[in-house]
Amino acid sequence: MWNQKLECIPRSELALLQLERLKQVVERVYNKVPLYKKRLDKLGVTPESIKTLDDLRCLPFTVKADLRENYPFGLFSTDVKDISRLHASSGTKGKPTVVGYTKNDIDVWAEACARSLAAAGVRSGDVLHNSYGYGLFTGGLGVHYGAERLGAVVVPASGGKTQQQIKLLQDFQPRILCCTPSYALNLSFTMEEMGIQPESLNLEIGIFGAEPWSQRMRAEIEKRLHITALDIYGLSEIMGPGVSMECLEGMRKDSNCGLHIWEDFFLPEIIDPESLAVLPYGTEGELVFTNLVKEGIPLLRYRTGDISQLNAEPCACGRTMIRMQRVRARLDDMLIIRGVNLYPSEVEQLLLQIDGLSPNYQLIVEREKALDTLEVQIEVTEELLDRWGNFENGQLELKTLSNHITILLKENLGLTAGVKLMPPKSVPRSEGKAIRVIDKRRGDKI
Ligand code: DLL
Repeated sequence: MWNQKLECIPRSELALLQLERLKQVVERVYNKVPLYKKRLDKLGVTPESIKTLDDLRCLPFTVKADLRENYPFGLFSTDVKDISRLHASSGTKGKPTVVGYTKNDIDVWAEACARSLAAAGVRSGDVLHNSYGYGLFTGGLGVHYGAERLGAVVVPASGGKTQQQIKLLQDFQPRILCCTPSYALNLSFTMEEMGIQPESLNLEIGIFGAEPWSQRMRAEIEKRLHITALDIYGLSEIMGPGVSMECLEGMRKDSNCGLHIWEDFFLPEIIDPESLAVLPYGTEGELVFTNLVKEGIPLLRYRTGDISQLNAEPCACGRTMIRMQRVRARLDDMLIIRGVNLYPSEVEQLLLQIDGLSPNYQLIVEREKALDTLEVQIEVTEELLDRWGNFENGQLELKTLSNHITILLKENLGLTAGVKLMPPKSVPRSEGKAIRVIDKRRGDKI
């Protein structure tokens, strides 16, 4: 463990620390951020009102739109001159959201990431290949600082130039690979195309996150790259990668063990996204975080839009920090097609059960004469193609396979979808976060 004292802190001590920090953060935003002053005044809450951790529930929520409407620095609680780094997430709608970090914030972030990497089994001296994008995205630099803090040998590969990255994997023989799960797949397919066997590399552990991925996808990546794949979670509004992390010990016992949240920094809640009521542990809902130690842009009760649940049971690894279930989906990823609610990850979980299909897929949503349609476009595997010599020769089998998929989707998700089986390499490959849905109803283009 990177910081055993804190990671295994007795929960009663942790609660005292959290309360102390919560009081400080409320005082900070009350005095420095006009939006929070206004909202807290409206609710009749002052910093002195915070007497117990349950008083968290009196605090106002924050949403992504608050950051956009106060673009760029309106929610900062530090003078811009005291900020040492800015990151931003582009998002799909309008203005980006901007976050600022003081030197202390970067220090805390490095600590959270070092803890996360250590939980995944990274050790000082390990060569760590980091393909998260470096730049305004928090993935690259966040993991980089955590890895350096831990004493790893970092290869700052960033995203893109996949063949060149594979050369680096061959030459530097890293034990650890960090990237999005969809990019890990892209790497594995490109390796296959280059005739490179996973055994010729030294990779043992993959630390994957920044987008939802199913357990089937995990199994697929592990099989293709011969590694153990672990889930890292985070979001720029709260910090970046390293808000929570699966631990190797827990994962080996149960692949659904969940991710430890570094609760001395980030205070989690699960709420019902409709009523906004706080839900008990073990109930699925929207994940909400309050920053406990941030100086640049501490947020109160930030609604992540991510669907998860909390689990306070002790973990096999001995850490006392609570676990969140791997994120099942994002609330705003939910597609409503002819009245049926559907998450891309549910489709993924079904598709990856079927032999002959590769994990490269996209969902295309359209509106035809006021009727919504879904088409699942998915590549068949090279092995299947080899059986026929070329794609055209396999038309009969392709028809049977696509009928089978249509029935599976109908039976499990209650939705009639079109299925288009594609030759290998025809679905665009991910260089970072995969684009799984093209929703032409909102103007997306292929
Ligand atoms: O994606 C930070 C990050 C970088 C996390 C590298 C992990 C690894 P944003 O770009 O602000 O930050 O996007 C945050 O991505 O609210 C989730 O919807 C999604 N997300 C992040 N990690 C996971 C994960 C980074 N492990 C948004 N599983 C979050 C599922 C994830 N979704």
